[in-house]
Amino acid sequence: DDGYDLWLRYSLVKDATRLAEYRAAIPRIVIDSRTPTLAAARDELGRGLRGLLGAELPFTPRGPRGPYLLAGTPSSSREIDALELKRELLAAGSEGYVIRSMDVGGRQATVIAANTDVGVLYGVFHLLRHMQTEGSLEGLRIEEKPRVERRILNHWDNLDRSVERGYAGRSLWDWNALPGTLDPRYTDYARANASIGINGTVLTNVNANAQVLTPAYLQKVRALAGVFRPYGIRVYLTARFSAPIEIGGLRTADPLDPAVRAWWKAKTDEIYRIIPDFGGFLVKANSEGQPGPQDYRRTHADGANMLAEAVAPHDGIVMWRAFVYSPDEPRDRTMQAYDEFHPLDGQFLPNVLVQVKNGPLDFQPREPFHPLFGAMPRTPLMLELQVTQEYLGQHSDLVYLAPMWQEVLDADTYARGAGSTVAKVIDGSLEGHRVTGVAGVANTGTDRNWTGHPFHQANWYAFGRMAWNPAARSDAIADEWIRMTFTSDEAFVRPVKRMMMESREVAVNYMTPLGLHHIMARSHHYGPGPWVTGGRADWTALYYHRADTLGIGFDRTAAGSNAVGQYVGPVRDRFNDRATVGDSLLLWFHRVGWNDRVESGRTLWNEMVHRYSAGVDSVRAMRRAWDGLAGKIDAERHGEVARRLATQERAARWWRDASLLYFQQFARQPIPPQYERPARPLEFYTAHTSDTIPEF
Ligand code: BDP
Repeated sequence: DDGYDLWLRYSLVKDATRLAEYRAAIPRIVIDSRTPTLAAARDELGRGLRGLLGAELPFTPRGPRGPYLLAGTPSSSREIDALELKRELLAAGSEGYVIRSMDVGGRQATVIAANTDVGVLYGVFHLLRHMQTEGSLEGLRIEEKPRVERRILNHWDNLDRSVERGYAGRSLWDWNALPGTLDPRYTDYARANASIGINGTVLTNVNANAQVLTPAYLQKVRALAGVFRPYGIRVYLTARFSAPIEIGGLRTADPLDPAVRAWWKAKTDEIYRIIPDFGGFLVKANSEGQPGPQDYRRTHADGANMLAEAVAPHDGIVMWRAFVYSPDEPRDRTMQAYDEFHPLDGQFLPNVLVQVKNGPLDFQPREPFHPLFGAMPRTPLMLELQVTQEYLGQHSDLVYLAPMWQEVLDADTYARGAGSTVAKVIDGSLEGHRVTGVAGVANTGTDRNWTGHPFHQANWYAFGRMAWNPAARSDAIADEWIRMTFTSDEAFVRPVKRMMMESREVAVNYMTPLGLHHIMARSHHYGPGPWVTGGRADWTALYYHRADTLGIGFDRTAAGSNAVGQYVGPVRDRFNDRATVGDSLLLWFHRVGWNDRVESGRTLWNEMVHRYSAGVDSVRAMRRAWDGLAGKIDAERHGEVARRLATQERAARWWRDASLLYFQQFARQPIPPQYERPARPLEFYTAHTSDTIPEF
């Protein structure tokens, strides 16, 4: 098994009783499939049930008698229209659905009803998931709808098919062959996304290339949009702020210049003529060398609003990223986005979402939640998560990211008193926003199994599930993913779920325990680089850990940079106080002496040794657990994961050895005798700069 089918494997139901129940309940399918989306729903039902039940089911207009599966909308199906589901459908909105086992005209039916075709498609995927995880069809009463309006993948894909921070091959978009050739993968990509409720895709890198806005490329984009449309997926593009100069022949990109505004308006109108349901623009401006409105002494709001005005007549949106920080800025880098954007609250047009990374720095293994959440009540904030594992072990490490995302979504901002979680900011319920969104930086590529590491499929899956429902629980998501992707055998599900649920904390331990951050190797960010210095200060490790013989950590308390001051009272106080901050974010907010005691009662140095060592030991335990599962799944995927776990163990040891040796110079204390010694001296590790694991 090469993993191409992801979680949509639809293998024959193993439990004989369940299989018999399913076969009895669904001997035929009634679905009117006159639209492309309903046709996609029908095809998926056919494919799914063929696999699960091991038989080709007839699609009939309406069988003479006996039970059946009925799917549709009140407008596509008179039978659906006649059902007593009016109230439920009213609540389901434009993407929700109702699934019911019910009596229809004296016959037992499993019903999937929705107001829209895409609602039916989502309902179909839900029912198939329910059956893949071997749930009963008896007494089904499911009512679902997404809590977030825009659930979008951000592809950091370049037009030459390289992928920034991609670890699974090249870009899926074959720009040279488009628009003439449509790779069947595009359809499977759309199916996978629709199955987890993702309804948008930004095709291009935030470090943008204006070429994608030229007529030839727009035809290619149109072709992709055509494949995705039946699956409820809209296409978005990144807008390079200087495009009016680069492809428009203007001399400026000043957002207040009438010619610039006219250019964007005309360009946008052109895009919508070609792609009528185009979603809008994503913009990275005045960040890491990207052009932006500040080049003309204008604000982010000026820039965003110019584009927002252009897309507004077409119902488009602008996603304007808050990931900004400046090399000439003496202030703590983690404070700059807040300082820049907080004063702009209320100045953005209603169709602008400000897209904010989960934490104030940059997708680290652990960060506190971003202080902008809750701090811009008049602006819809979109949460940006990184599904691709730039800072979390890239191609090799098994890290299930959903617990990390849950941590941020559950975090209480206290913006409107206790209970003002990030999830409520994002889903619009806290501040009454209608336009809402979650973005995930994709981890897909041309690797046969889409994500390289077989377990990285789980992060794509979990992203979709949590974007649909930010209150979803990471362990429940892991459970269903394992069952759909591998097997429902409890002897496999239980240990694998445990492994997944612990994996993020394990990675934190061998990479950045105790609130350490940004100590990865320079530029490629794969291995350790706590010694990285020189060049731009805020791109060095020293800037962040500040280790010396007295202690280590970034003082962000009121006495230090006062980054804590960007959080609301109770959160600020908790982070500010050494006694309440907790070890997991200790060195993020505090400078701590090497001999100070931490929560475990150990000294800081001993705790650091303990955590790094525990991280490595845990990876070894994961390997043993996985090896013990050989034979429970296909040898191909089992072997692939085993190989990657072996690499992960070497990476973890590399991290541990290099980091402990480096920090030991300052701590000036031995590694206690019960722990394994580093394999090589510090110089060996500092001399190694490539993104491959050294031979040690
Ligand atoms: C950083 C990545 C860089 C991205 C940047 C961003 O290293 O490649 O361009 O984020 O989000 O984490 O814009």
